[in-house]
Amino acid sequence: MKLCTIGLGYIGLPTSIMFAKHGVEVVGVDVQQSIIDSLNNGQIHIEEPGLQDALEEIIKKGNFKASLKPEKADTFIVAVPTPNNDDENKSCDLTYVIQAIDNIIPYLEKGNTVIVESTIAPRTMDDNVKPILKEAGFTIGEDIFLVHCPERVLPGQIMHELIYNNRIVGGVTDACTEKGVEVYQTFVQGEIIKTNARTAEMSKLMENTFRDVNIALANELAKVSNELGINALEVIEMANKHPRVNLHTPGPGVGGHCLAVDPYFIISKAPETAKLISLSREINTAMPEYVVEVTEKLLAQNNGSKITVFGLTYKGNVDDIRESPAMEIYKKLKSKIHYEVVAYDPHVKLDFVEKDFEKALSKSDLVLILSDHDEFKELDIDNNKMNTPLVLDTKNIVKVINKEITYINYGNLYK
Ligand code: SAJ
Repeated sequence: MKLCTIGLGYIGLPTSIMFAKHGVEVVGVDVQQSIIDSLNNGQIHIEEPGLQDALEEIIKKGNFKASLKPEKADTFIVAVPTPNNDDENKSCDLTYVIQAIDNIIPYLEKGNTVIVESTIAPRTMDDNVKPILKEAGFTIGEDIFLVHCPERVLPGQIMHELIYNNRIVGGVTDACTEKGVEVYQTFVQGEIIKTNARTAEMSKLMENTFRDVNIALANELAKVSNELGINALEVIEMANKHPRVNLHTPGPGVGGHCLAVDPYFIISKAPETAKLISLSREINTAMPEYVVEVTEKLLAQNNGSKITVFGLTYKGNVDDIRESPAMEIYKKLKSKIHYEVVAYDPHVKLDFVEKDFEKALSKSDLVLILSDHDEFKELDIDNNKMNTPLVLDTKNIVKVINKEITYINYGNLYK
């Protein structure tokens, strides 16, 4: 099989590499020359465990190349971003998906399979993608096999999850589904579940929406518990001992390019009906402001003014700052002229991020932990270096810390 992947980002690159690792000839296409050059020189451009080694392996084998242009292939996989539109309900922006489909049309031949892995609003395959290919003269399910197979891998564990997760293969017709299954059988060891395209679209969206709604519940619990003087983290631990309860973990908000984006694809298709989904989004997007309020209160109690932000990424052990609540909190605090705000994040290589741990802490009045990086599990902070030895851990990540430091999380806010 020859595969042409459109989009070499967080999903397209690991997917291309995984196919190549399993003997498929892969050409990966991206619009950025710097990404193409870097990959053809054997260097990945994103942080993901195991990915660099895998790229080196397939480059040695000679069955992967990156290119600005698509090529003829048996299978095409579209893995391009689907951001929110700038409209009232933040609907799904299909610009890149449609561009990708338009770009591959000149290379398509009878018998090819076209798979969209990008997360898309319900009915996109039927209402938006299929008409473009029909217009180009193809009969779907006979000439061209059209499939939605949503990516569902967790950043940080992509190389493992690509193989062992279940895959939902949703064809536009039954024949399309069968072709899609054949493609993923190349390396998937989880169950390959057959369905139609719209069920696949909605299932993917509901997975992330389920998580977003449940995190909203946990965030609300943290705020209510704080008002009532109850330890929210203990409540979660106790409640989760019930066999049918699984409360999620509160935090500084919900980020990334999935949970903070996808629920709107459902809301915008059914704004009057999707009330709980909408409210959960509101609760989660209000969390950064809540963290800023708590931070200001703590600083006022100690007459403090220097804040050291630990972690800017949307979650731990990744370098991704897209839709990151940590970035939002950092910017909000930075905009207040009476504070000095320093950011420290061993995963983020941006100029304004302080690289020296000691310098970041020096004379600080508060360490504000916003990402759950492993590096923050054991914090060796010399309390004498700080002006006020105070840590607010919004991710409950710290397990070991110097006794002289006052440590606060959602379990003991303001104690
Ligand atoms: N978060 C909480 N509390 C929790 C869990 C997460 O506040 O209990 C926050 C995280 O800190 C982060 C955000 O939610 O800011 C999202 O993180 P995540 O680890 O839940 O998920 P993502 O966005 O990295 O990946 C999700 C995954 N979806 C599900 O677990 C249902 C992944 O499997 C998907 O492939 C990915 O979205 C995607 O691409 O859609």
